[in-house]
Amino acid sequence: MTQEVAQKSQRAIVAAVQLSSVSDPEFDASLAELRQLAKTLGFEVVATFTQKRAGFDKTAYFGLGKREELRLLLEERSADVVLIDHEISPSQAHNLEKEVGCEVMDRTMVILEIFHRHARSRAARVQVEIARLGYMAPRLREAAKLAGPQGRQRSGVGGRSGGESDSELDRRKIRDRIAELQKELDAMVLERKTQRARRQERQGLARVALVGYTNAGKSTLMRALTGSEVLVADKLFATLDTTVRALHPETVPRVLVSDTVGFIKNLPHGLVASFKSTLDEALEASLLVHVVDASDPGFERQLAVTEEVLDEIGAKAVPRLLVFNKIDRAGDEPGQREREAALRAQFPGCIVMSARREGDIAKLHEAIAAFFQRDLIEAEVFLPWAAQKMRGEVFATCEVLAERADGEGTCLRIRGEPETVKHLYEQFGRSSDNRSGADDV
Ligand SMILES: Nc1nc2c(ncn2[C@@H]2O[C@H](COP(=O)(O)OP(=O)(O)OP(=O)(O)O)[C@@H](O)[C@H]2O)c(=O)[nH]1
Ligand SMILES: [Mg+2]
Repeated sequence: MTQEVAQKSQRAIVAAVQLSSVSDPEFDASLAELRQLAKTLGFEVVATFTQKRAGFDKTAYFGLGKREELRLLLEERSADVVLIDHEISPSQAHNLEKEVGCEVMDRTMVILEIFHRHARSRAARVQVEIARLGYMAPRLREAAKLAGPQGRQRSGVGGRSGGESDSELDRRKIRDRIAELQKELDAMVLERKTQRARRQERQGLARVALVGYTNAGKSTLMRALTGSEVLVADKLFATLDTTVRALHPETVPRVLVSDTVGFIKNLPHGLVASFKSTLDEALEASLLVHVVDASDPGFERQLAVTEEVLDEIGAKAVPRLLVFNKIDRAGDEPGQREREAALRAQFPGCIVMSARREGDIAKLHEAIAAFFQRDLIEAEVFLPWAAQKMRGEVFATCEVLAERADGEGTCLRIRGEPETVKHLYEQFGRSSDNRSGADDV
């Protein structure tokens, strides 16, 4: 079905009503983003069509005269789909389709379609499917109502394969399917929780999650920080699954980094709800690295949207490290320096960087490590010769700063979490000669 769209509907017109409350730059940024979303879906955008209006037309989104204008433009440009930069009602979509004579997709549908295509894992697929069914249910009802008692066949990308009549996909069936998928998702979430608990038991609790607007560079930073091969693409919503890898070079404590799904303006509510479980894993992190594209003139809007979604999913209280990425793209060198200074002044404590510069990656690595090392303490433990087989444990859980051997064993100067140091003391006792920094353990 998705293949069908890519082949059949290559030429798209991006269209929107500009409400009086929306400023020109805001309106333009949103349209530019919809064009980018369209590109991600494989459409060629052949025109942009707009109208200023106090409100959306109740019947068909655009006013009467504008609908005729749009029909002519579609003909002239041989376009076969209209992408609307708002979520519109099922009847508005239906009426507009009838009048302009081609398929109409709203912003929500475009985003759902991208998620649908990019979903790889079973969990991501199930989450997208739940959101798509939730979006489709009222639309199918509307179509059935308009088609009359016989029902009708309607092709298109609305998430339904051909050949099914509306009566077959009625409300109850969709509800049952959502319930079934939700059950499957709940089971996966539970399984993940168990795995996570086990992992945390083994590896401690140092976790950081990369969050932010889509295309900000989260996966690029994930790669650079962990040496892993996660997918990086100049596409919106390239990443749908949370991946977890250790910070590399390794630190004490060992820090696990999660890469997460990106956010966007007007992220469909169904998606926020269904991706909450994926994000939960990341949100159990002790630190959120909020990645923002510093080269985007609308970065403040991106930043605000991300903060809103984070609030919505209950992550308000998790500490943040604000990272402005892609500074290399923010104009020429003096321009970049100027932008950097302005960002530092406006957001104290932020990091301004480029994922393309090794030195910047090292600085970010250091800042993350430092966050988790704030509470570390230095101490000395004494390992008698008889207990040398425990050396591995000490080296795995602490940073060993110095080592000194005498007739009875080795004295290790270490830096580690208070809990770990306490545990070592309980097993081996303190070093007899130097206890500085460890007295409060
Ligand atoms: N010039 C420049 N490009 C960058 C930088 N960081 C990332 N990119 C590019 O930006 C694009 C998006 O990067 P990703 O890492 O896939 O972005 P993401 O935040 O993971 O995006 P989603 O998974 O879609 O949410 C890719 O083409 C990267 O190569 C940077 O610092 N400078
Ligand atoms: Mg990504």
